[in-house]
Amino acid sequence: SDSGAAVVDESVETIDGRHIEVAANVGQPAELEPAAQRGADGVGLYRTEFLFLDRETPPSEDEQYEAIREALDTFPDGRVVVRTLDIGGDKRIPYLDLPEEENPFLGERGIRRSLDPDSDLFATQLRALLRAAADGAGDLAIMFPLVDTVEELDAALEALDTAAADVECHDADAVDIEVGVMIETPSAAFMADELAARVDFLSIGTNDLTQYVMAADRENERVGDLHDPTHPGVLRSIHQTVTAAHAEDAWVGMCGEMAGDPDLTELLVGLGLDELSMSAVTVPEVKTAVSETEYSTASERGDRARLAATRSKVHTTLDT
Ligand code: PYR
Repeated sequence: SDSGAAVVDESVETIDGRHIEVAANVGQPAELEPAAQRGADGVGLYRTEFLFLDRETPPSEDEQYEAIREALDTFPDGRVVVRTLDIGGDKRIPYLDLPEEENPFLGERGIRRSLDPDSDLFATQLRALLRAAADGAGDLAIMFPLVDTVEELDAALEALDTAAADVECHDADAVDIEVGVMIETPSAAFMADELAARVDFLSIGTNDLTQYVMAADRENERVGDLHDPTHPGVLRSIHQTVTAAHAEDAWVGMCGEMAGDPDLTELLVGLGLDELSMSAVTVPEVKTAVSETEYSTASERGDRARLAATRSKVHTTLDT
């Protein structure tokens, strides 16, 4: 579905000069070049699951290195935010032989799985990422999915330090990368200050955040009205995350579907998001929406929206 909006190659700011990074969510190497052509400033979410799917064994460190290099070389002047392997939940990989779980969305997903001490998948992936960062054209950022606790983040950062030490033995190149945490659970939103104090950025995954804040399965139509990120409960969790991160000088992105809805761009700019990442098709529309937004007005409107008592009152504030 091609939108009518013209491609905007330059980075964009609001009418009153607030820069908003507009990036693309990418799940396959074949989507990199089209994202650049749609004017994405970079990649705000590079899902790495494709590397592990449709095969019999995990990808080697070199294969992963090559894939990440390709992404960094496609955006020589941009940032590529790579999410470490995010399996579990509805995403399964047959050869990994993961245990069946009664309740997989409340089970060993995301970083929980990566921190499994019996697996070297995470260490291999981190080494590949660090080597690609040292050699690739664009700027690499690494983010960890489904982090709930400071303990998990500390363990992930320790694994990253170990990988950096390993890589430096081989390459000697110092790697300067940004590190971030996805905010997808209520605990992560409540703990955003502590998490942000330890990293460079937070990225809000609104699909999962909405699902967990509202306790509503996104695939279940019977609770479809609850699975809506414009409920004030979700808006307040977003606001809390942004405020906590900015107090720690961390930037905040959003890479859930909400970020790609141009009707919500003003709200998200108003809530203080620094970066929005979405499927490449909507990048031109969202860039246009940013350039038509006045931050001061948006900020006032964002406050009214999050302080509204009901979703319908939120929508009233957005329409007036
Ligand atoms: C989410 O919104 O949950 C993502 O993982 C993007």
